Amino acid sequence: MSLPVIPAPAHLTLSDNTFTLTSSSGVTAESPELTELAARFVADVQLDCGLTLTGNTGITLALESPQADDVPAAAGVRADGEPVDERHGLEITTEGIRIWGATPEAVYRGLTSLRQLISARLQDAAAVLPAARIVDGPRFAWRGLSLDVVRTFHGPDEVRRIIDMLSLYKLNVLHLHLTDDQGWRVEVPSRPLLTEVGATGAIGDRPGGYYTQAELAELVQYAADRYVTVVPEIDMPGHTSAVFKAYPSLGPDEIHSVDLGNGDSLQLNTLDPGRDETWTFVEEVLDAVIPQFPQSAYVHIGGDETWGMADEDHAAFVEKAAALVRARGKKVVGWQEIARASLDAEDVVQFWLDLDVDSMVQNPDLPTPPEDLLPILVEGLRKAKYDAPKALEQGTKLIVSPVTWLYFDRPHADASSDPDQEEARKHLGLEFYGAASIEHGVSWDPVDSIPGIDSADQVAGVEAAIWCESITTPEDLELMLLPRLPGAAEKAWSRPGTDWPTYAARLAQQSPTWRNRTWTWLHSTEVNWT
Ligand code: TNX
Repeated sequence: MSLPVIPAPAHLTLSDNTFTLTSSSGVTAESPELTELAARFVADVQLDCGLTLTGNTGITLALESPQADDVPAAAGVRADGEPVDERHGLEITTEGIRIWGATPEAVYRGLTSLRQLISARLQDAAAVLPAARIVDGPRFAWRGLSLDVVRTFHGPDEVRRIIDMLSLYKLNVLHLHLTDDQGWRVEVPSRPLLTEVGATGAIGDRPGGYYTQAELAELVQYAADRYVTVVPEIDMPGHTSAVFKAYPSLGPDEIHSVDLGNGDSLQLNTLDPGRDETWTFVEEVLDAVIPQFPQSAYVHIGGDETWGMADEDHAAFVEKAAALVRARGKKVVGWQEIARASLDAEDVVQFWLDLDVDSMVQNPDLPTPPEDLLPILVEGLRKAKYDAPKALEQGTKLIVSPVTWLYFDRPHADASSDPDQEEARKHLGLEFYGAASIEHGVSWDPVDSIPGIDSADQVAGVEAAIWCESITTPEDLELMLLPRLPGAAEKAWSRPGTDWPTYAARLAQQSPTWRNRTWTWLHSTEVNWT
């Protein structure tokens, strides 16, 4: 027996009794610290399913130890650096509903399960809920989505919609990829040209843009109110062409790029760790960006794909940039290539490259990159095999973000039941990754399926990634995120062993909420949507 809740709870018992929630029901918070959550819940239920809760009975919230000894504490690290316990209890009896946890965040997670239940069961302005007892808590502490806001700029309204999706599935990190070759999306007051010049572009002729400090403050608060921490990424020393466009003196004498033939190009230019000017710049950027993300205990320094840069230069850059982050009281996270440098055990390495480049090159079904690029790519990618072992040897933990399982810019393999969507989705995703189905997205495990990882203690967390080379509109972005995102949440929160038919049934019951929220999702023919 299961309930239409994603991620699957750790412990669930059901009975034949029911409790009926109607618009005259409501929430009582037993502690003042929970009053705000109660109000947020009422607002969310309204948006999820249209039910307006006007009373104050039926649902009770309490700050009390969850007695969840049989749910192990989460593995990994928290992006906000706080030792918050998210374990909670949720009980539905014929008398009413009670949710309890040791922290407001734990209670919020329980309320989130309840939101899903209500939305799935609402009929004729009443939700008949099965009597049940849930004791739950996450498997991993860092559960996120990395969002590329550079290749296509997604404005604050769209980012808020994504934050709503994350929190509905108990994901707690929004990693914003704020800088890349095609644009710079965050204000650095001492370097006005980063936004005046660097922000103007995106891929091809897509509009550029950036978040003002006021907009970011609002976004970060919007996320914090939903227990999502926004982690900023400043990608360096590669992926920095937007910096060189704004401040050419920071760049190489000659810009090297390879045309990819699809309106985009691959940039081979990097910041130079040997120049003082580079470090003045990096310090100014960190000093301006860090205060804009007060909840984040981490700064993501990128470090990926420094094509053609000498290994020693890359390592020197990473080590110095990491030291500057730590000197500002923050911890370091970076793409897996940073493991080639010397790291601290507190740093976190984001593992993404689980592709076997040699077999990709030989696969006739995949497009071949331009000839002058091939050797650079192959050489760079071959080294990737050693990154995870190097990170673990240094005692750092890994954020699990493998292309195979968690890159949402892979094309959808499964068809849509809607012919319009079927046409649209064909252009979405990067062809060379190959397509992936929804079932594929839950048929793996963040420990067992990752070469080199053999215990949950080595995992900092689980993070999906969506890159936007092929994604231009909010609708397309949502179509690639849904229905995949709940699957990533299931992997990050629930214990191993997702059974596809049961999962598909739980997934099917999410669609009423998505419809009410006006989120676009792939009407995948793998699932019998309700
Ligand atoms: C690799 S993943 C990148 C991005 C691209 C992405 C496309 C990573 C750290 N770097 O720059 O957008 O592939 O999936």
